[in-house]
Amino acid sequence: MNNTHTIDAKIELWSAASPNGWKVGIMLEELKEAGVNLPEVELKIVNLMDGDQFSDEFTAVSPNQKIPGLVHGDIRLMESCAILQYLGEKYPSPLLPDGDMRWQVIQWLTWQAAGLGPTFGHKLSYTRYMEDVPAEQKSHPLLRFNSEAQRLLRVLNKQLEGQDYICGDQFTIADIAVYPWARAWKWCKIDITDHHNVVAWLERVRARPGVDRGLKYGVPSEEVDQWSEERKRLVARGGASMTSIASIQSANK
Ligand SMILES: N[C@@H](CCC(=O)N[C@@H](CS)C(=O)NCC(=O)O)C(=O)O
Repeated sequence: MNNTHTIDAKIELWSAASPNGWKVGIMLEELKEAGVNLPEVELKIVNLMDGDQFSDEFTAVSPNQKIPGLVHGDIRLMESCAILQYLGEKYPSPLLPDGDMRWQVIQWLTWQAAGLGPTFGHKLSYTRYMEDVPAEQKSHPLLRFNSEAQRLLRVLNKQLEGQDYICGDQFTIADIAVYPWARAWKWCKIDITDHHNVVAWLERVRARPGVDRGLKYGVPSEEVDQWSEERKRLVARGGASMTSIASIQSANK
């Protein structure tokens, strides 16, 4: 990867109002909270319902055609957790600590990218979106993803025992990666209420000013914690079209 960009190049964040996008919004705001002097940030909203993710312009940023994407000088990055790590390394702060602690953070960051994020995402798709899939075909994936989500929540709950954040007393990019999916538990219909450490951690993270500002990327302030009925309908319609049988068939041509 070419690393010759000037340090003060503008940051372009290509994103949408969704958990993987909010990770980067929260990161940028938490960096400011940590005292980092960021360059100008331009938020470029990718309208997933209109198919903007498949445009040539966005594909040049994110070959996987999913948000978020980041452009910083010569750097073009996809994958939310790679973007968190990039920003953490580029702008040093306690969000990505040095030494042995860094490996703790990378380990939980990867756990989110490989486990909790996909599991919550698949559970959400089968629960809310796949309108044209018969109920009997959804029943096994729903069982599977719900039980895996509960297993992952038990792991997270144990990790949070006796500490404020995932890697100890310090809020890090591991928390930033996990939080937007974990907070979507009602939308995913994944019950977290038995996982008391997770419930307390969600409240602790939500109370942070940087997190509060980051959640407003692409969402009106009054809808950060409670979407309007109109937004719920729009998101459900967009999700249904992205996960429809027709869309799966056309993607495989
Ligand atoms: N592993 C990726 C997942 C990205 C992802 O699934 N993004 C969703 C929104 S949360 C998306 O762009 N969906 C559009 C589509 O599937 O067409 C990451 O962490 O960045």
